[in-house]
Formats: sequence, C-alpha cells, structure tokens
Amino acid sequence: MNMSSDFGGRISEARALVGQASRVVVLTGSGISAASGIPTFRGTGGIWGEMRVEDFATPEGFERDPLKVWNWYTSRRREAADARPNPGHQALAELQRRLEARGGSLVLVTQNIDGLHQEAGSKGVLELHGSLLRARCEACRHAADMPAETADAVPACDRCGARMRPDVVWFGEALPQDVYAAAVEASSRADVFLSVGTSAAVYPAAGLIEWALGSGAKTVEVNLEPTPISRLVTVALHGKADEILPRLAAADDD
Ligand code: BV8
Ligand code: ZN
Repeated sequence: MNMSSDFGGRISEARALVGQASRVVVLTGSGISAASGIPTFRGTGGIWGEMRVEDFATPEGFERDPLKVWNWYTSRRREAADARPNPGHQALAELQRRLEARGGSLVLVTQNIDGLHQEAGSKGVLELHGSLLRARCEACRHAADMPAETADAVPACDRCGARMRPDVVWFGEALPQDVYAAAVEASSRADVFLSVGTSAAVYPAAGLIEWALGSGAKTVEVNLEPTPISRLVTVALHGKADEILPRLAAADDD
C-alpha cells in the first residue's frame, strides 16, 4: 500500500465523504474476499488465468460437461464454507449499523457468491450474481442447499426430477431482475457510492456507478490496482480492502 501522506489525505477525504453521507451504496467484487483466502477472477493468481471462463461459467459450458462444472462449484462451496469474513467485510457491516443508527442507510450490492458479507453481519445484501450456498432446479426453479461434497452425478430435483444447477448467474444469463432493479434504484439515490475490490469489467454490475454519477453522488474506489472507473471517481484508494475499509469506516473522533 502507498503509505505517503498523500494517501493518508485521500483516506481522510473519503472518510469525510462517508461520514457526511446519509445514503451510501457499496458495490463489492472478489477483491474484498481475497484476504479471506478466496481467489479473484482476473489479474495475477486469478481463476480465469488457469481456467476457461467459457467452460465453467456459461450455460454452454454446463451443457457440455455438467458434472465437471457442478463439482467445480461444490469445491468452491467448500472453500467458502471454510473461509471467514475479514476486516473489510466487518468494516462494511459496522458502517451499515452506524449509518442506520443515525437514520441513514447503507445498501450493500455484491457480485460475490461466497456469503461472507452476510456472515459478517451485513443486512439486506443484494447478490447480483446469485449464491454458492444454493442450487436450483433447471426446470421448476425449486431451491436446495448447494452441497460441498464432490458428486458422481449432478443431482436431480426432489420435486420434478429435472437436473439441478448452481444458483449463480453465468455469462450470457440475465441477472435476477428484482435484485438488479433494487441496486439501480439505490445507486441512483446514493450520496456516496463506494466500489470495492472489483475490476469493474463485468456488466451490468460495472455500470451501477454510472447511475450514481448521473445523479451527482460522490464516488470512492478501493481496489488493489487502477481500473476503468479510477479516472471517474472522486477519490481513488489503491491498496488492500481489508486494510483500507477499517480506516474508512472508523467512527468520527468527535
Ligand atoms: C448479461 C458468477 C444480459 C458465478 C460471474 C462485451 C462488452 C460489454 C459487456 C459484455 C460484452 N460481452 C458480454 C458482455 C456481458 C457480460 C460481461 O460483462 N462480460 C464482460 C467480461 C465483458 N455480462 C454478462 O453476461 C451478464 N449478463 O449481460 O445478461 C441478458 C439480458 C437478458 C437476457 C439474457 C441476458 C452476467 C455476468 C455474470 C457473470 N458471473 N460469476 C461465479 O462466480 O462462478 S463472473 C465473475 O465476474 C465473478 O463471479 C464476479 O462476480 C464478476 C466480477 O469480477 P470481480 O468481482 O470484479 O473480480 P475480478 O477478479 O475481476 O477483480 C478483482 C479485483 O480485486 C482486481 O481488480 C484486483 O486488483 C482487486 N483485488 C485483489 N485483491 C484485493 C483487491 N482489491 C482490494 N483488496 C484486495 N485485497
Ligand atoms: Zn424441479
């Protein structure tokens, strides 16, 4: 992390923006869970450096080799079950409690499917890309827990016998409409929009900042490295979310 006084100044600026806001929206991506041991997708050490996204995160990939994809998600389910929220997740949960205590709100929108925000105590989390904790029927949408053990066959639905699938949003699939609509609504009413641990490369999630900018919100980015939104934001903080967020969310000294 850049520890220059300039960086400290930008943290103070961002902290003041958050401290004065009453409606805060936070969009998170895989970078916030990196300190919990969950790999990111893009960049060094990212999942898509080793695996083809078309084979594992598209409906066509699942059609070609359902068991391979199913078992990849069971192994990620296990990884998430073994992981614990880190100080970045905890700082956002604490900030939500503090804002609500003074009559404000914090809407947490996540691209992550690992459930760690909820485990840290965040309420009303908007999961844009579904959840690793659930499976659903391809035909009747009946939901079930996603198992953490590798299977010999993709399980069938208890209700109708059709094939189950992970309850996540793959590339080329629509986001859950009600969840996305709530995220757009919150972003377009935000005083402050915070983008955390995301490469801001996957749409429509990456477009949420434009709803916030369009209605005059102040914007803050917390990410290890610059992204396409870095030049759009009011304050860009490049470093680890688990180190920066606790400083950003720290209670006012007064
Ligand atoms: C849709 C869920 C329409 C399951 C995921 C061309 C141009 C524009 C758009 C498109 C296009 N071609 C196709 C599209 C659309 C496509 C898209 O955006 N593609 C991109 C890649 C070009 N989008 C879609 O297909 C979406 N659907 O558009 O539907 C539609 C409408 C109606 C009817 C039918 C269809 C659906 C997208 C959903 C994809 N789902 N996965 C799973 O996880 O397996 S993808 C995936 O990317 C992840 O799961 C994650 O949710 C998402 C975003 O990634 P990030 O979270 O940002 O992670 P990333 O690794 O990229 O970045 C991490 C960052 O953290 C890095 O910058 C790193 O520096 C930083 N970092 C690391 N450590 C730390 C840190 N920062 C802070 N602290 C640290 N410690
Ligand atoms: Zn069914």
